[in-house]
Formats: sequence, C-alpha cells, structure tokens
Amino acid sequence: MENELTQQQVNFFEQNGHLTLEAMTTPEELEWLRRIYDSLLSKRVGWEQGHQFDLAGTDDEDQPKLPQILGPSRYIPELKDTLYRANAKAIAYQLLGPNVQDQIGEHMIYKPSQIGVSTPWHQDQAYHNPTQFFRNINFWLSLDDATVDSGCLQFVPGSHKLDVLPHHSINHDPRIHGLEVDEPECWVDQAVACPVPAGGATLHASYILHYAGPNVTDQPRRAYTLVFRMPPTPRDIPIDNYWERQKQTARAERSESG
Ligand SMILES: O=C(O)CCC(=O)C(=O)O
Repeated sequence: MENELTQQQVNFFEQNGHLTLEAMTTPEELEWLRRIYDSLLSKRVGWEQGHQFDLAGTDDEDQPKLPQILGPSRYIPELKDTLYRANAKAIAYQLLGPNVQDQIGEHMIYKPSQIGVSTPWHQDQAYHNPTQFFRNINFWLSLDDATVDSGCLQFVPGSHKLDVLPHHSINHDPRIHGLEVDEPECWVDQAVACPVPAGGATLHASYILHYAGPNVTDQPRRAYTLVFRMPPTPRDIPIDNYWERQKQTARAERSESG
C-alpha cells in the first residue's frame, strides 16, 4: 500500500510531472468504490444540478460518451473517509508541504466499454481561474486495469513546466464542456502512456499536458480523481481564457437554474 514516496519517486515526479503508483487502496475498498461509482453513474446522480454531465458531448444524447461527476462526496459523504483519500493526502503533503488546503477537488470520469471516447490533450489549468497560479496534484485512481486500449492516462513529461496554452472546446463546439489544447498533434510524439492496475493511480502536477484514448475494450474504465491544492497565488497578468468565456453548456444552465 503506497502512502509514502521514495526520494527517487519524488525526484521523478518533480522532473517529469507525473508518477505511477501500483496500490492506493485495498481490494475490499476498491470493490465498495466500484459499487458506489456504478450507482452514481447509472442513477445520473447530480445531473439536474449540473454536477453530472457529458464531458465530450452536448448532454442531449441518451448515452453520454464521457460521463463526469464533480464532487461525488456531496452525494456519498463516506467517500471522504476512504483509505485512498488518506493515502493520497499523505503523499500530497510529502510533495507539496504542510500548507496543502483542506478543501480538495474530486471527480469521476467514466469511459464506458466500446463507447467512451478519448479525453483530448489538455492542461487542467485551462479550466481554472485565469487570474491565479496553481500548484495542485491530481491522483487518478483506476477502479479497473487501465490500459492504452481502455484509456489510461498519457502525459507529455516535463510539460508541467509550461504555462497555460491556448485551448478550444472539443469539436470547437462551445456547448461541450471538455477542452482540447490547440494543435494537439504537436505533442503526440512525446506522449508516455501510463497503464495502471485496478487500485493503482497516476499522479500528475498542475499544467502537465495529458490525454486518454477511447475505450475500445470490453471492460469499463472507471477513474476517481482527487485533487490536492496549495493556496493559489495571483498572476500579474491574467490568462486570456476566451475558450471558457465562449462556453454555453447545458450543464451550466442546469446548475444556474438549480
Ligand atoms: O479520466 C480521464 O479520461 C481524464 C482525467 C483527467 O484529465 C484528470 O483527472 O485531470
């Protein structure tokens, strides 16, 4: 069970901006998480509030291509007490120091078997407040064996040292929540795929470019992410994130009217 990194792992993370860990929780907790996950997804929990939506679609199809739930622990508070979360917190403290914020980010992204589409190349900070600098670590727990064919994460090593690059909505459609970096083809040759066994996780640093392919297997690809953050600091000049200002998603409409 991993809750402390070796110096070699710390150095690797700092240099490359990502790391793979083989075991973040027990098989028993993993099984419990799968039941919660499947129930949240199948009941479309949070849909009306805009907390659940299709990351890669316009929310008007019967079968979302890439369902995402933001903040699942607001519906299942026991998710705040998992061993996964305790282990991730210990590692986040080791990497970021004692000023890590108590309030953490959390989401689930599901790639249904044979249906889940790719998560395009992006930087998480393209979604975030353009007036601030971030120092975050994402833990991406895989509830299934994640392979290249099922959509494990892929990273551009060292790209966490970049600032936010220009992005656009998937398919250049502002009704779609998901973002893609402009000219994604520039990065493909540098990609490192990071398969991970069920119960293992990849970690990634703020600003790293990452991607996950479509799920072309007969198995689901269920991922549960926790984001640990340092207090953000102000930028002198905000990023011009016109891609976010152009958004017109059904999800945002539901959330505003809810
Ligand atoms: O699960 C995926 O397909 C993408 C996950 C991701 O981009 C993230 O957690 O930052």
